[in-house]
Amino acid sequence: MTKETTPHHSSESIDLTAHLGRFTFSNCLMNASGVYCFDADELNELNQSKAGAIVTKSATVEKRTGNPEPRYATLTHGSINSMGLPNLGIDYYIDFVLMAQLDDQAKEKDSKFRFISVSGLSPSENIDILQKIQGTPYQDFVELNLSCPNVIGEPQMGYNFSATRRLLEQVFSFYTKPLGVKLPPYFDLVHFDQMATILNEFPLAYVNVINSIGNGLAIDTETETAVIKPKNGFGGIGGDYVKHTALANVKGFYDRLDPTIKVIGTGGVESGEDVFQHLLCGASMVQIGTSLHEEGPEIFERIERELHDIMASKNYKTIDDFRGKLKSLM
Ligand code: ERO
Repeated sequence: MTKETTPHHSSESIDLTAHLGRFTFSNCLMNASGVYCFDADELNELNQSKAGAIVTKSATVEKRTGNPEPRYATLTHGSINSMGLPNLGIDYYIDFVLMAQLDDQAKEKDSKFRFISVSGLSPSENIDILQKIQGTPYQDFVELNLSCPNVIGEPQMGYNFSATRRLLEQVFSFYTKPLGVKLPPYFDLVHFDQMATILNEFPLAYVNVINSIGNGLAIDTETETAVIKPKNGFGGIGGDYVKHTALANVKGFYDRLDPTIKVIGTGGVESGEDVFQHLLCGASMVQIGTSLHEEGPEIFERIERELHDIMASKNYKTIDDFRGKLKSLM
């Protein structure tokens, strides 16, 4: 029997699944590293949500307490943070993810835990961490964070083009598992060209853009004081403020990277429409930071529904029907 066709796809016929590497995820939505992923409690809460996949907090070799508080503030249209890389150390996250994967396997469930974020305090610490991971049974994505704006005295690696190339040369001389990089935002098309040329020299699985816009300053007028304590108030800006920069970076890299290198879109996602726009720019997965911090893990259900409804109204059946197909005015 043939089904009657209607102008809009019924809910059941819309497929939100997303693909990256050898994985299929129930949807393209993830947390952005740093938000809701510090310890087992937070990671397990994310696992109960509608997020399609989960990434851990960026890890160093040793655990860190991070910068003094207050180190995060909600702003009118986003957030500022100078967390300073508080994390429980790489061993904690490797152990947690491997255990969670075994647990999911025992329940015959597809695991959402496929991403471990790494942010060594120096190139040699990144190499040490990746050598360690190379020697474990963990086979899935590592997200190498080249864009932390908040470690006092440490520059963002992603703004040093030759140092980025040198680090990736070293990494790929021994590392054989799927690796992505998390980059800071770029603001100049020549920088997109130069960074994409470097990234295309390596067998990267993906590029994640953007990290927070480094070193903004938020001020409380009444008290005439910076709103966060570390670095005299300087910190990374996230949320709606950064959406258009994020979209430009997703599209800019999607157009320049070898098609085997996928793009993850991060920045300013508060709604299904924002996700839709990141996907139009070519993102394979979309991460949520500031608004996950504001709303908690229930946000994934709302945003999944909103994305679904936009797709229904436009008669799209899968995200690949429109992904990367942003039009320009002729
Ligand atoms: O301060 C941090 O821990 C932090 N904040 C960000 O906005 N981005 C980061 O990449 C990061 C540390 C890795």
